[in-house]
Amino acid sequence: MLNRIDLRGRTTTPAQLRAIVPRAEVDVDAVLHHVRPMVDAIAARGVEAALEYTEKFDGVRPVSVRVPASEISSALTSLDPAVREALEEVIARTRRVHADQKRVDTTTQVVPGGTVTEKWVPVARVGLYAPGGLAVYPSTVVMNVVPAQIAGVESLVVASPPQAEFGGLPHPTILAAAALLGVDEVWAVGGAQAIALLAHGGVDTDGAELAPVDVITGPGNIYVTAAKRLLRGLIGIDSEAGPTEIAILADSSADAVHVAADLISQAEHDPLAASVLVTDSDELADAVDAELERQIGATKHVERIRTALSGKQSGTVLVSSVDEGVRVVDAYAAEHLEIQTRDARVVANRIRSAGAIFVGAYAPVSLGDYCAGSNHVLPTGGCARHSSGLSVQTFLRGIHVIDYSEEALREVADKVVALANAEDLPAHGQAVTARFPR
Ligand code: HSO
Ligand code: ZN
Repeated sequence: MLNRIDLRGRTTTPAQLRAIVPRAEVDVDAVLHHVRPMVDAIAARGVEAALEYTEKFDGVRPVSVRVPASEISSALTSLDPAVREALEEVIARTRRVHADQKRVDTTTQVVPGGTVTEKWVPVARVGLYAPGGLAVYPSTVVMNVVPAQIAGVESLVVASPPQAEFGGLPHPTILAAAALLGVDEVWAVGGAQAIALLAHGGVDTDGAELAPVDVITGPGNIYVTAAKRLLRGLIGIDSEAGPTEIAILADSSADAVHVAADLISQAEHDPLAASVLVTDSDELADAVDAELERQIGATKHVERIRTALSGKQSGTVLVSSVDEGVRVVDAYAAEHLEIQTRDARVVANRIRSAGAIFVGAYAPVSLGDYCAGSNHVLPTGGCARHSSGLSVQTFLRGIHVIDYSEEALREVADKVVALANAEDLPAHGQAVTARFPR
């Protein structure tokens, strides 16, 4: 089922490893020319233009784009109690973990009378995009809203596509999740048009105002990603989300049943999802292959999973040792990395690049997707080499506050002048010396 790549006996640099372990290619640039006119139209004509695209792409025209408060609360009333209880648990655990991410302001006394404070300030208004269609993930609403709320963001809006089968409202579990989180502003708009409308703002058919946001987070399809790429700068965004990835570093102590189940779990998201096993054990590789065949038949989304697992972005990489495996998974920088080896904690400690690391036999990625308390919005496509997942920090800005007394400035004046002259910017120096006329 999985393609095999045998790395044993080959010496490779991290760059070569990155090329050898394949991943899905998503060409966002290729759809920019589709999305740019949409963004421009919505910048110029707001809600009216967004509604035209909604009719065209979602096949439905909501009466008003702003979802009435009564619809949000009734979605919660109708929510399956077991799902409600689970969502409440997720919210509580996610809040606990993210509460510990709060930043404290730090003040450094550089010299007597001269201090620099780093002050953490939340962005004022955030838009969270929750996709509809194939992917209706109330858990993702939680993962985006919780860190923004803990950061202290005052104004938060959720956008999600209207669904014809729900009378032009977003999916009810999305509305219910918003209600549980205390989010009362939800707009029924999806796709690239949602991103453009959140960024530019607009006025609803009944006069309700959608104020433009400062930051947009949340996953979406390639058009959503293209719109985020085009609007980045006007707004801040989280990282661009690509198809989900799981890498598992396992040795002969791993249980093939668990490894196969975990590889399947992320393949379930998307035919382009990547499931990669890195192991020094031929026996485990064979056993996982057999398990995949056995387990896939019993899953619901057989076709999607089979396509993802047999795609060129998925495979088994055979290595000569766990050490070599560490080099491989570090170079790959997976969105999710599971360590299923002897001394899993020790091995996990050595990993430098991954969106999130799942340690040992009892920390499957599905736990992190829902109930671990960790965030599941994570860097894909190798971006874990330079970026982190969504966190409280995503919604904060660190502002340096410079406070120097006359004496403290006088003491360093000649150094400012020397550097200003060295850069041929003498007016910079004069801005200091003007304060100390001889
Ligand atoms: N594994 C996905 C998140 C998710 N899974 C949501 C289930 N629902 C990307 O990290
Ligand atoms: Zn998942």
